[in-house]
Amino acid sequence: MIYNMEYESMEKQDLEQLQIERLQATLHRVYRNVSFYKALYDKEGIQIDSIKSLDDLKKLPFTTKNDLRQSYPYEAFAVPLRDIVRIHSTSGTTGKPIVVGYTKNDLKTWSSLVARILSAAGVTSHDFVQIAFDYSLSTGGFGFHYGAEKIGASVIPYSGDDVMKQIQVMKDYRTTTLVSPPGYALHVASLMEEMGRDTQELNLSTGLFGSEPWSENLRKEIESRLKIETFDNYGLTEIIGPGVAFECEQHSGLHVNEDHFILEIINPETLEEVPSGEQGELVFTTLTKEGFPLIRYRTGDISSIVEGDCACGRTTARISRISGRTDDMIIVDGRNIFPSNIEEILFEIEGIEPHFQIVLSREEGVDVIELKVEVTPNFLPFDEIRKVQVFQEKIAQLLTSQLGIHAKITLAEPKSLKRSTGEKIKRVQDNRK
Ligand code: DLL
Repeated sequence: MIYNMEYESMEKQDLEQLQIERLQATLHRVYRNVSFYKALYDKEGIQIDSIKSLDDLKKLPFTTKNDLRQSYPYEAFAVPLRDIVRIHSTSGTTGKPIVVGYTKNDLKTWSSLVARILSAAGVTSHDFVQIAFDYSLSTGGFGFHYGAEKIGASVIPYSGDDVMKQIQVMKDYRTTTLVSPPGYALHVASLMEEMGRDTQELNLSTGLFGSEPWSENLRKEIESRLKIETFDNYGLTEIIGPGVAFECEQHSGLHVNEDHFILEIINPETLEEVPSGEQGELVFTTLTKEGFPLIRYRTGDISSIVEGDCACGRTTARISRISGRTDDMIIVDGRNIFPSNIEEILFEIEGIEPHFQIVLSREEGVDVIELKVEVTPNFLPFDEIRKVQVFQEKIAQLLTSQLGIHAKITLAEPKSLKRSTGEKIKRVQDNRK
C-alpha cells in the first residue's frame, strides 16, 4: 500500500518544484542559524539567493562527517535548544559521534516516513510489529516505534538483546512483523533450528531489515528459513534515521523519499556526478528538517540509480541495495571489494555458516586478507587435516575465481564468531596500521 499517494507518486515536474522551494527555505535556515554553513558560504562567496534550480545546488560545497564532528555536540543545530525535543547520535565507532536533534515537527515527519516503509511492506493496523532494534541513542528502535504506531499497528518494543526470550515473545504474542538488522533474523532462525523448533511455530509473515548491508543470498536464506517476505530499508542518523529509502512489493530497488531528501550520486574521488545507473557515493540534502538540516551530505554509502518506472505506482527515484561503505571497501590484489561481495559467495558453499570476519594485515609491505569463516555444527572433518585443507582451498578458489582476490581461509568452530544483536555487526578488522 502507498502510505502517502500524493507525495510518493508526484509528477516529476511537480516534485522538482517542491524540492526547489523546500531547498531555498532550508538554505535560508542554515545560513541564518548554523555558524558552520554561514562561515562556509561566506568564505566561498556563495549567495544563497542565487541557488534557483536543482542544478544550482551543485555549486554548493559538500558537508562531510568530519565537518559535523567538529560541531560536537550541538553546534550544527539550526534551532534553539529549547525547541529540540529528541536527541539521537551515531555510535562513533570511527571517531567522535555525531549528535542530532529533532523538533516536534521533525518527529512528525520522521514517523510519517517510517510509516511509508511499513505500508510499502503491507503492514497494517492488524499487524503485531516486534522491534528488535535497540531503543537507545541510535535511531532504529525509536524510529520504527513511532512509525508503526502511526499506522496503528500493535507495537512490541522488544529491543535487541536476549534472542531466546525474543523468540518466545514472538511466538506468544503472535508477532507478524519483525523489524531488525538482517543478521539478527538469521540468528533467530539458527537458534530455533538448534533448539529443534520449527520456525512455523511463529506467526511471522514479514521482515523489515536495514541498518547494515546484506546480500541477495542472505535475503533468500532468511526468507526460506523463516518463511517470510523480507523488505530492505535504508537510512542514517545524520539524515533522519530509518526513513530515507525503502523497498516496495516489487523488490526492485529502494524508493527514496525525494519530497524530503534530494539525492545525488557522485564519484567519491572526482566528486563529479556519476552517469545514471553507475555506482557511486550517495549524497543527500534534507528539505524539511528543522533541527538538523544538512546540505549535500556525503554518506560514504555506495549504490546506484535503478532506471525505469516502478510497477508499484510510486514515481520516486530508486537506488539499488547498498553494497557497502567507502570506508568498508577493501582494496586487495587491486580489486575493490565489499564484505557483502564475500557474503554472497559464502552462501554458495555447503558446510559453512554465513558468519564471517575479515582480518587485514600487512606482511612485507603487501596487504594480506584473512577470511575467518564458521563451519556448521555438523561439519565433521575438523580433525582430518587433509580434508580441512581441501575445504579451505575450495573456498579460496571461489574467492579467486569470482572476486579475483587471494585470501587466507581460517575455519572457526561452530558458534565462535560474533552474532548480530540489535546493533550493527563489524565485519572488517584492519590491523594494517
Ligand atoms: O542504521 C538507521 C537505520 C536503522 C536504518 C534501522 C535502517 C533501519 P546509523 O546507525 O547512523 O543509522 O547507520 C547508518 O548504516 O550510512 C549505511 O552504511 C548503513 N545502512 C543503513 N541501512 C542500510 C541498508 C541507521 N539497508 C549507516 N543496507 C548507513 C546497507 C545500511 N547499509
